[in-house]
Amino acid sequence: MKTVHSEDHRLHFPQGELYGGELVTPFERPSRVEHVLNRLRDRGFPAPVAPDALDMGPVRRIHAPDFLEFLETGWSEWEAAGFKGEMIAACFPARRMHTGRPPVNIDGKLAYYALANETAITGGTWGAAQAACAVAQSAQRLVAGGERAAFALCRPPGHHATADMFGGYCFLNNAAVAAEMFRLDGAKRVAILDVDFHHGNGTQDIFYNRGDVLFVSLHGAPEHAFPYFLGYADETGAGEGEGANLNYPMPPGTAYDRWSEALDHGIGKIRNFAPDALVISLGVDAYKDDPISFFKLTSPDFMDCGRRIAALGLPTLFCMEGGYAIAEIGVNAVNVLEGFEGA
Ligand code: FKS
Ligand code: ZN
Repeated sequence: MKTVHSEDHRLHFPQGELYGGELVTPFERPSRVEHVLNRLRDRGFPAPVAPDALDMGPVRRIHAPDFLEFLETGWSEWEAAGFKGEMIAACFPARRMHTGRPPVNIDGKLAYYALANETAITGGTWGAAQAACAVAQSAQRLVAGGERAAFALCRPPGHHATADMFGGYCFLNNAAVAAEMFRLDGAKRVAILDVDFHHGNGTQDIFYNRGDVLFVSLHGAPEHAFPYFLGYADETGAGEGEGANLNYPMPPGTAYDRWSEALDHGIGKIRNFAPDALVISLGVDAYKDDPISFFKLTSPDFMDCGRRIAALGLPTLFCMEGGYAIAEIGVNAVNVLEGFEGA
């Protein structure tokens, strides 16, 4: 399986993440990618290839023009306003304060487009987000061009990003853009399976009204886990998309016996949906020692997960999402790929 990777992910490395009332070094950091690359090399995977230039066409089909403009120009507006720190939202359009009008003031705009404030924007963020999305696009082209599977080593991740909000370490929804590209390439139906520990609220929201893209997510129950306000089992889609959204929220301490039951159930739903392509939002933060998550998957479990995904027999694009047990992120992510290839 080929990997697509860009060193431009390094452009995004904020110094601060607001966590428990402290500014800490972000959990989502560049070294995550180095560990995955090292493991790929050690396990004999082909050397990663660089992505082609980003095609903004598919990006514009997923994200709103004003949001893209904010990501592109926000940092210079922030600097021009005289702010000295990284861009961290300090307020939000909370309940009954939302009239849908983006403020002109950059501090207000930041609040408007942020869905959470652990995620800082820096001068390099837009470049890195574009590179991550280009990585997903190039890997998608490999699969659309006939490869059985490809690995998009995206960083920053994407599944929390909605059409017009960033947060949860995400800016552009890489998996959603790739899924849309499969549709543009002629796939009638596309399934997205999100195995990251966190609910893929952005991907869900983007496709919620669409019947051509099935979204299946396994994640920490929203009562207990970020993003807290979406991810319940009764969110099943709307309109044309009714029945094409499936959430499997699970409680603290969930281990592979229960998790894999949900996986099998979701895989069965994907099989019935009969998609032409499959996108995996591949987070490995369901790992037992992940510092910000509460599932109990082991490293061998990730290999079994890959095996079960392969049984669908679909052209498959893996898009990297989360995983914060840095020393083990390489083993866990590559285990999924090896389980898939060995099946
Ligand atoms: C608030 C905790 C906020 C943010 C967790 C973000 C998880 C990101 C991820 C992604 F795949 F996008 F990277 N924690 N007190 O792992 O889902
Ligand atoms: Zn996650």
